[in-house]
Amino acid sequence: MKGEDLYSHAQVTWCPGCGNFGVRYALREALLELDRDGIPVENVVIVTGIGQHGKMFDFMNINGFYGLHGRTIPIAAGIHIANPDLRVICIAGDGDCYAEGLEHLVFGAKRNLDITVLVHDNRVYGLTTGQYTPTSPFRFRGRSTPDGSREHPFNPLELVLTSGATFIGRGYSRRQEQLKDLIREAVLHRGFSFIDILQICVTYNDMTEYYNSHIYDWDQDDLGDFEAACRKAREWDYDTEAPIGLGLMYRSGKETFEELCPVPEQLKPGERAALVRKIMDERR
Ligand SMILES: Cc1ncc(C[n+]2csc(CCOP(=O)(O)OP(=O)(O)O)c2C)c(N)n1
Ligand SMILES: [Mg+2]
Repeated sequence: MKGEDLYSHAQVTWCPGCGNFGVRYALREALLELDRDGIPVENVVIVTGIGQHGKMFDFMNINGFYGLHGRTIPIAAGIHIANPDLRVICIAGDGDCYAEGLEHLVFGAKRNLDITVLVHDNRVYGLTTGQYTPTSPFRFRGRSTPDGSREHPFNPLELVLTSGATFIGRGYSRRQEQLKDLIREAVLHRGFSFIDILQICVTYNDMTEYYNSHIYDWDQDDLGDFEAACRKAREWDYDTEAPIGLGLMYRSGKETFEELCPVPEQLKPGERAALVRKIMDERR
């Protein structure tokens, strides 16, 4: 399989320079490596939200489900509970996952669902043209806050850590090699794996210079140490001038929701179709 096989033929409508290109490339490379390592791409499903990030469904040539805004996690949970052989990756936006869909993030982490969540955190509503999100910087000027937002951003890493996630990392759309490794490890992880991806939005929130001058790589010691992870998560609160750590922040082992609540009987594909037909016939 070649890299271009994983891209679709749909016309790409992201702005030139959009960070989504970098994320798409990193995801593609991670999937190719996983395919080589025995996780066939046929066994991977992406679930997207609604937003510029959601167009990954259109621009990738892999199994997918175009979800509703904010609802990637419950859909992914259903897919994975129904068929635990699949690796399910949520492609969510910051508006999508941290605003309208926030409760799903907290409960997905709390349950340690065995799914992966990638948040394209451009810190703005891209598709709807520039409104502020929960991670937009204080005094962010956009369509809905022309005088500047008066809210401080929240810190998604701290939130998912304290909610119970067992794999937490931060990537950057301009660091594709590192992001590829993070995505690969997240998919391999058993439990709730979460990556906040700092993503450039060239049109409504271009933080390229700021990120380039503040990022550094976290060391990979103490990955299972909760207190050390708390300190890392709090180094930068998405607003201060502090250095911005990138890479894996926390990894621990814990029973997953699926292990604790196994589906008692797996239906074979033919049986499943017959059952769906029966249920539909009954409702006619
Ligand atoms: C249920 C629902 N609520 C709201 C919307 C309107 N809506 C569509 S995209 C979007 C914001 C997208 O922002 P984000 O999730 O950050 O994605 P981005 O475009 O930045 O990738 C909103 C509010 C919708 N389509 N459906
Ligand atoms: Mg966004």
